[in-house]
Amino acid sequence: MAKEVKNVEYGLEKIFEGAQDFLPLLGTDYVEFYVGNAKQAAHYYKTAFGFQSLAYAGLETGVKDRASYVLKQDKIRLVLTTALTSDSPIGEHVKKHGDGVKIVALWVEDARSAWEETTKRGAKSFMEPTVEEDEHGKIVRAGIYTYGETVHMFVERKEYNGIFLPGYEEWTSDYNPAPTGLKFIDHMVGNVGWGEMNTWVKWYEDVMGFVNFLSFDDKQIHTEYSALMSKVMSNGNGRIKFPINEPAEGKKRSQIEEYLDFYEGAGVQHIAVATDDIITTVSDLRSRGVEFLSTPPRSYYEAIPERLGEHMGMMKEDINELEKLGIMIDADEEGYLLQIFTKPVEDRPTLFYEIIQRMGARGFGAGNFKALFESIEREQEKRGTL
Ligand code: TYF
Ligand code: FE
Repeated sequence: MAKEVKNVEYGLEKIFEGAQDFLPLLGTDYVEFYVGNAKQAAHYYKTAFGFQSLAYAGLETGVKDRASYVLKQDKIRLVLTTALTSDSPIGEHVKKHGDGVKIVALWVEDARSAWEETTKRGAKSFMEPTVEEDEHGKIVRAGIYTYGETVHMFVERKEYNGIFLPGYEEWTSDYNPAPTGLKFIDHMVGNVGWGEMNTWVKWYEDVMGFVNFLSFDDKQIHTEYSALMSKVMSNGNGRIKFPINEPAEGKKRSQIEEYLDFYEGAGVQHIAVATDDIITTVSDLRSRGVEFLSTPPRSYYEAIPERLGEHMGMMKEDINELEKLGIMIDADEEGYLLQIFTKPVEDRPTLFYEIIQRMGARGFGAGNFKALFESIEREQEKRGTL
């Protein structure tokens, strides 16, 4: 496991020893979904999650084959894209996978170099370095495939001051529901096939220069019925964190296997978004109709003081309030964290969201895994997929 160091390079603080410097990443740029009906999906993200209208591309802006809606909340940008014709690769993607994440875009200083350094190390190209220009300046983008049909797009925007990307128009709307306190993407998790986790761990190490800084095996991540394994990959400055899951053998069907069956392959399983007031954010999301997994049992909340031990003293939240909202809590050496998971946001049991508030902790809530997976299994039971 990677040891931490302090080091300043590329103007970025390097916190993981062993991480390579050939791909400096400034942050997540945007996440693009391919969906069956982008207009309606955009309405859902505005109404339910409090995203704001930002930009639009489609027939009205001279784009003939697709419509894309760009939404923003604090540092998070989502793009919802749909096909306008039956022969579109976007439509093919939706036909196979249902609605899902196609592009995890990463903000870089130099997109051409990012593409060259990663393809040289074995990445399969999705899009060669491409310059896009309009009256607001110049963007360079280039893309590579990661697991499944998912893509990492490198976005260089140092010579651009437009609203999003060339080809997009500002989207102003009379319908602007209030934000819900979502701040930035904390991590994005990929599900990969049986026995493929280590292949992708190595891919992130070799191709992207990432390090594996946390691992959970099936002995740690299991319930009475099912199991999975997970390794967390991070870039050098720790801003980008990609856990990778694979199913493991259990008495019944692992939730990872359920995902792979319904997504018909590897893909993004959950997007964790940070808030600095999870009680307000979750109350708000619930009132807007966002559905969360069932609340852990009474015994889970009764065990919190014992589980948190010395961290109990620094905890500001009221346990009864957390229980009322179904929020879970876990601690590690550095602090504690609060988290909760939505049900899948599509009819296929595939992508879901995590809302997370970190109070010093840098882990992923391992102490909650059992309660969480039992909640997921209650949903699988209802679907007949356990
Ligand atoms: O990202 C994580 O590791 C936590 C826990 O199927 C988790 O959010 C892990 C696996 C999973 C769901 C949540
Ligand atoms: Fe997570």
